[in-house]
Amino acid sequence: MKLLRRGVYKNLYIIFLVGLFLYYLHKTRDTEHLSTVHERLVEKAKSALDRVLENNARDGEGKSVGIIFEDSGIVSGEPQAQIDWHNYTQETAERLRQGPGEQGKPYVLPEGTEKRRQELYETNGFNALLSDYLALDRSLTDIRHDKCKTRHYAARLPTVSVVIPFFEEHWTTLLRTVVSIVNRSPSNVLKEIILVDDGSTMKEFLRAPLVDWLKEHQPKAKVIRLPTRVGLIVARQEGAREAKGDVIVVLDSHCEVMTNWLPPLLDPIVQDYRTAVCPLIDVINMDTFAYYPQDNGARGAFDWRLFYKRLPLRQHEVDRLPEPFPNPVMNGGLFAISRKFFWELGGYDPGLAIWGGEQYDLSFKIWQCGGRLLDAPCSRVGHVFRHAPKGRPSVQGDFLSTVSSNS
Ligand SMILES: *[C@@H]1O[C@H](CO)[C@@H](O)[C@H](O)[C@H]1NC(C)=O
Ligand SMILES: [Mn+2]
Repeated sequence: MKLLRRGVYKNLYIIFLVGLFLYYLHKTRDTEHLSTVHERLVEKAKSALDRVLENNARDGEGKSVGIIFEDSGIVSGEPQAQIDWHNYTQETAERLRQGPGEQGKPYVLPEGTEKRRQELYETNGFNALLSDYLALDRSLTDIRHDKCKTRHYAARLPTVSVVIPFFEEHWTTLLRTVVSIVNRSPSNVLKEIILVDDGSTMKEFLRAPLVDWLKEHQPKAKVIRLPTRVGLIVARQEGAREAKGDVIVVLDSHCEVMTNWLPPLLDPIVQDYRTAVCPLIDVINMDTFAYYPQDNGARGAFDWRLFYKRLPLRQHEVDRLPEPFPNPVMNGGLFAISRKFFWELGGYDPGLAIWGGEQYDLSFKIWQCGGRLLDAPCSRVGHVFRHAPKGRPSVQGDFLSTVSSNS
């Protein structure tokens, strides 16, 4: 059954190649260039498939089993006890908190801040000054599906390297991303946070002050610097190269994770290492920093211009919520994948520049090469859907394109 379902998504890969072909035809009308691009894509897909087939142990449901996660020593598909991963100490402390933006509530800046607000809004594309008024470890009200609160997951989970590329990110949004990850992840599972500076030059605080702050307050996080700007995708890949954990979790640099976000992402991967899992993406309002859901799950798709679209869940998927559901195309910006599988797939195509398109590259390789891509509704991560900062192109089709023109 599982394999059959995977077959459906494999067809999408063919459609994708044809779509890309038409897109280039339309874009360049240069048939020579076109056939090179096409050949290169087919070659890449073939070699990824070869790498994956070398490792083909499967159980009756078609899951890839018996693979050892290097760092933790856990074996994929091995029967495991299920436990409650909630950190009730952390949750109780958060419930008592009050103050600006606490519980994910909207905040309004005091009078007299208009000029400074405007300046920071332009350079960041969101209300960065308001972010500075909120605690780095602000609390969030738990908005998960009720059934998530009593769910259990595998007692032994693979270790995680979180990879966060950033470019000219604002100080408090970047730090709040790190702090929320550390506070809301099991400490023995979170191995490291790798911040990848994609050639920022404008903000002094992103240099030595960032490194010093992390050393003092968040020693699990480190910064790697790329000498010049290479774009989001290559930067992500460079971060993934540094990762030592069993699972790579990719996040954006202005996010906040919700309570117990990690175990639902990891549980499907420990069952079958050829798995990528996405969280539900919530909205952190760019003006008020209020935290709220966009919806409770949708499937990823695309139109013929390769703009990302979201389609409603089918009834049987709705009925099974918050059970994870298969997703044809990931959103792109936030996901977990086993490190081994990511590199078997050859990572991203390094020819992808800046951002956009990578969600198709990776999603179709996952389905085409015997893997699966799931959305886990019990894992929620908030993202600041922002405008394009001043001086940077405003383009439709960003990886989080449910709201147009954001990044
Ligand atoms: C649970 O949360 C508390 C308070 O934030 C923290 O000190 C502790 O390390 C956490 N426990 C685990 C297992 O991560
Ligand atoms: Mn973003």
